[in-house]
Amino acid sequence: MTFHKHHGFRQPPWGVMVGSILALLMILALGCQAARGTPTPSAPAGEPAEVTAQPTATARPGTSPVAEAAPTPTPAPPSPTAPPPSATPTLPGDPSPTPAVLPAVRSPEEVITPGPPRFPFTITLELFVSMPEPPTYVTHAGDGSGRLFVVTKPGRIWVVENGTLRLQPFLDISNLVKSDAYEQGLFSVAFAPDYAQSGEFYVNYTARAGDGDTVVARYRVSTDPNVADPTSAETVLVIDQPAANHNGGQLQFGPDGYLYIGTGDGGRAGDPWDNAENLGVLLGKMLRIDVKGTPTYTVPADNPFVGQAGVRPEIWAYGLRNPWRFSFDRQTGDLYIADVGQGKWEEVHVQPASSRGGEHYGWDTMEGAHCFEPETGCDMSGKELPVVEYDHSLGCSITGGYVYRGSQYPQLAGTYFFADFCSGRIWGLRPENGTWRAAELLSTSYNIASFGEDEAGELYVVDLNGAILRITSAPAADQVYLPLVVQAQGADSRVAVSGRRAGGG
Ligand SMILES: [Ca+2]
Ligand SMILES: [Ca+2]
Repeated sequence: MTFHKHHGFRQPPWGVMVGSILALLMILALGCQAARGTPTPSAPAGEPAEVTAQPTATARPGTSPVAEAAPTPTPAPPSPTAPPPSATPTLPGDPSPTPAVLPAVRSPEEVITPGPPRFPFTITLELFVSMPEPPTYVTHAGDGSGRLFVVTKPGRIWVVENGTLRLQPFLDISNLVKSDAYEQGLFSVAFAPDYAQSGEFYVNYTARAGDGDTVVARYRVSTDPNVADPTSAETVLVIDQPAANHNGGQLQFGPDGYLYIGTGDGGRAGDPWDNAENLGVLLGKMLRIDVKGTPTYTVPADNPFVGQAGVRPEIWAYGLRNPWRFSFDRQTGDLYIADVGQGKWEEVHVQPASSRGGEHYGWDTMEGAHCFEPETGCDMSGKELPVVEYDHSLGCSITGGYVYRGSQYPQLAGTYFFADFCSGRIWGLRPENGTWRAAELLSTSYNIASFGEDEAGELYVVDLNGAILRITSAPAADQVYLPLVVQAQGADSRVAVSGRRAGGG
């Protein structure tokens, strides 16, 4: 309990806690500053925009105790490795009466008719637990214990039981985890579907060994259910990382029992190695492997590229830039992938549960629903379009969440939550009459690194500055969220909808 003595964060004096938070914020702010001046700018899941407008940055209601001190995004200088300017750049202070383009919403095959999304609820965030170090992820073990497990960037997993943070980490592998860069660290944990029996769980981190290479490793719990056995480590998969950014990092077990791994394109900007479209490498992909009953893994026989020469059979889908967060709808099995954009478009792809894999999600021929390489006239054939996208006037790095399937707030059922790390905005995405509707639900000052589910399906928001917040909701039968902008995207005609709450600020 020396850790307790030194840190005393269970019920810290406010002075200590505020001091810690300020220190953390200074570190984070310095990290941001440093990142802006480098050719490989970094945020936990993306980079600052090459041209970024943050028109609402000073107008946020901000309920966080750290809201006022949160890093204020400023226009970033053009990155030496950023793509060439678009023909239709997003300009700060653009006098156009049409507000920011966004969430673009479409049905699977055709342009939809826009209308005001009617989401029958409002949401709020309430502080659930404060963390002593930057949290990156929260989830549950599926073992009936009701505990939450919080992953932190330096390389620890913490147990929250009955709303209280336990003082001893569940797992501490900070000696193995390289978290020097903004996008490095311990990113997620996934408990095996049979965790209650096997005690097995999996972690994804960038390692000191290999100078930041991705490691997926298996661990087991000890005889103490709140402490893992650090000596149980088995390395499942190592992926060479050519740069410090775009490391992916999410692990999820699918409804099929296989382990899905999101990998980034390897980093820098514009996928200079063209990894995402190269089926011979594991970068820029969604991987699907079978980790049951083997020290490492096997490839499921029905993976889409099994048996093809020169192709890695672990690949389930490709054309991803940095799918920092993805999740399965626990009711339908649909897969929601939030892919962090380059300089202009943040996007969500939805893969139906019936998919057999093999999808090309666009990058880096496309960024969102738009040509990227080449900038115009790219070949969009055979590539999946996002169901929703937003431009960098509304943020700079998407953070995917979950479809709400809890029981406490029935009005949220079926709503997929996602957010932007830089702007703190939270959006909802819902199927409606055979198409999709998206709208902004809440504007916050948090640096939202992740969402998470507890065992009952209630949802949480992870603020990298140290807060785990619980999503709460009130029914509001006629709550209308205004889609303010409808505009065609050139030849690639698509409806773009910008969500600002009706009657809100
Ligand atoms: Ca490229
Ligand atoms: Ca895409």
